[in-house]
Amino acid sequence: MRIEEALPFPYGFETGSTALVLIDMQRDFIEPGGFGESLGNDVSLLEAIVPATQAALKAWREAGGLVVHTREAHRPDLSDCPPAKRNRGNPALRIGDDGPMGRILVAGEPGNQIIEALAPVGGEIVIDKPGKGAFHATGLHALLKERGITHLLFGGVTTEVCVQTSMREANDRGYDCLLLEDCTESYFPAFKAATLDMVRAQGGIVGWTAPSTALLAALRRGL
Ligand code: C5J
Repeated sequence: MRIEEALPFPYGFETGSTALVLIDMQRDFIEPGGFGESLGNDVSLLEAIVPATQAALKAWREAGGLVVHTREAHRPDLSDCPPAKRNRGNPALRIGDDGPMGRILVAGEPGNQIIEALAPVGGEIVIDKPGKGAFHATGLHALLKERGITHLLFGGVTTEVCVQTSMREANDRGYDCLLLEDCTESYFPAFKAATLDMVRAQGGIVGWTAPSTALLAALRRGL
């Protein structure tokens, strides 16, 4: 299959060796009352990508493609959260503190769950990651290699933090990566725009970008 509209040039992939990776579409970043809002961000910006992401997820599932969901999640004892991470941001509400949706960024808490519209279904991989990158301190690379995955389609939040970090990690591990432009968002629109530019600059130094409609069209064409 080929996404002709991809930038900087068409992106070829096979459904059987490609995974859709949705980064951190969890309540804490996307819903009002969560960690993202507590840091002073306008979460409605992130909510806006849910319909396009839902449509891409549905089409990808129907095509039989592998789906990976990640959550930024720490162990309840925070043994996987170094002070260098915990001490950032608003010191009144740090990782592990009680927030409106339970303990912030702690596995198992209500705010840590993936939003209902994109909830994982049986057979999909769910990765709890303590870092920004999906490959740091997780078994993701091994799980993808076991399944013969060579290409990754990325969506999720936030574009310039966990999505970009994961994509760069993936590229360094040999995956051909494409970022679905309307399935990713930042609290800072300029950061999103800059990230899309950075990914596809210099001949696609990190990978490709394309609108999700181009993926849907490729899947419909089936070649
Ligand atoms: C952030 C993320 N922004 N998932 N996490 O802290 O991008």
